[in-house]
Amino acid sequence: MKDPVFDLINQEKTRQKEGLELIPSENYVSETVLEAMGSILTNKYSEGYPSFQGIPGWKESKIATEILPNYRYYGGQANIDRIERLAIARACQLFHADHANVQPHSGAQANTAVYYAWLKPGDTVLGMSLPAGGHLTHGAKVTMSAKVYNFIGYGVTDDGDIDYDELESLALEYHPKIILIGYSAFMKIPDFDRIATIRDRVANESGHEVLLMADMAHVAGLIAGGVHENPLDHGFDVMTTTTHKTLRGPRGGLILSRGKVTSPLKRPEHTLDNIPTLIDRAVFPGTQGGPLEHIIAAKAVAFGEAARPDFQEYANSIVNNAKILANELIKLDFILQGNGTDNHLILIDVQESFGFDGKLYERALDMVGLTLNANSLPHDQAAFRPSGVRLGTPAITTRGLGATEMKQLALWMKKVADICIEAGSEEDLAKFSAELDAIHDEVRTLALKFPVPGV
Ligand code: DSN
Repeated sequence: MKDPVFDLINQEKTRQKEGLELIPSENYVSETVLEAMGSILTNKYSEGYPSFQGIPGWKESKIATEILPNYRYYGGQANIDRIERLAIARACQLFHADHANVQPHSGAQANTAVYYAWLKPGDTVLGMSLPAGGHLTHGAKVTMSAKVYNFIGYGVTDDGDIDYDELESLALEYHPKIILIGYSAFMKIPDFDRIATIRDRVANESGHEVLLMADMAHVAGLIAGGVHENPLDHGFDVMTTTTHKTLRGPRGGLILSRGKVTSPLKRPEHTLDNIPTLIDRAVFPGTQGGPLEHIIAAKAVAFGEAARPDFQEYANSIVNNAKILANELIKLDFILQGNGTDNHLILIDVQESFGFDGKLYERALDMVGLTLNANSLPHDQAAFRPSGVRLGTPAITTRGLGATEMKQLALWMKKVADICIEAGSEEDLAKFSAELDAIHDEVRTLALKFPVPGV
């Protein structure tokens, strides 16, 4: 008898097929990415790194693969080394990096490794605060990052942009060792040049090197597709990302850096120039054990896909769809943080728009097959019942939805908002089940016209 887990997987397939995924950090991978993830590479241990990775002039050859030394702690690495080197080379090319570490299991692991590579406990990091749109791993109180390091948070202005004046004055006051730009709820394109200038001032005043780090997990696919600035082209030393959001690869992490790559067996001097090797040592053995080579293979496949011209079109369509959806929502009286979007993400102030909270709206939209998440807004006091919801277009754009469907989506969202106004609470949504079911039928009919890859 087949394990009942597979029944549940099939039920999830139906949910994905029949609903529309609006969570901005989710996407649908290609069948080839799925194939690599589900491959026999999961059988292999390969702690360490492939031989001579990143050394200029490196060429794949039998001698190189089988005779030259690698930095692994297990035998049988001939194929694994080639796969990991391919993933590294593709990532470097895609993001204009000198080095890529493709082993982090997640974005949180990638960020932790960068902190571990560059900081001592107690060192100061300047990052966007969680309520302003920053990520948990950027010093949120409940996380290890805040317990080990001294995070100072900058915020956003009323129009939703980074408060650069505040960032600059905090940087000059606290002289952080890392200035970190990154977020999971922010709709503008950061001014990377301005931040690089602030870093230079801090370095000059403090006399210590300051690592400029960008956590681009949300927008990595937009960068790869050429519709978003790349921080590595603007003086940043390190970019971390997940590989599964707009980048549309397997669930995992990635660290890209500028600098010199040397043998990971020897600890190099603690300088910005050596950051690639400091990071390699911080990932393994610093914070992780065996890499997931089936995932690394899937990352290589996804980086190959992201280098193709059709991915540029995809990235462009993500942003177009987001802008159309944002405009349609505004026409229907939705109030948006930042009054719109320049990327893939939209943040609605539900409380201010309609007088109920984000959790009620998330629940009601779930009941019609539209999935998004309740999200705090910068003015929220507590994250438990946030005033907003966060949504985005990466997944629906993968399925091929366009301008007509964005307009339809906005209309459904308004109908559901009207039901929430009448219901007033999650418990009372049940009284409107007929209306909600009718919308769900329409959503299902539309969703089934746009297949999910691999389902
Ligand atoms: N959980 C991710 C997001 O939804 O933005 C960030 O890690």
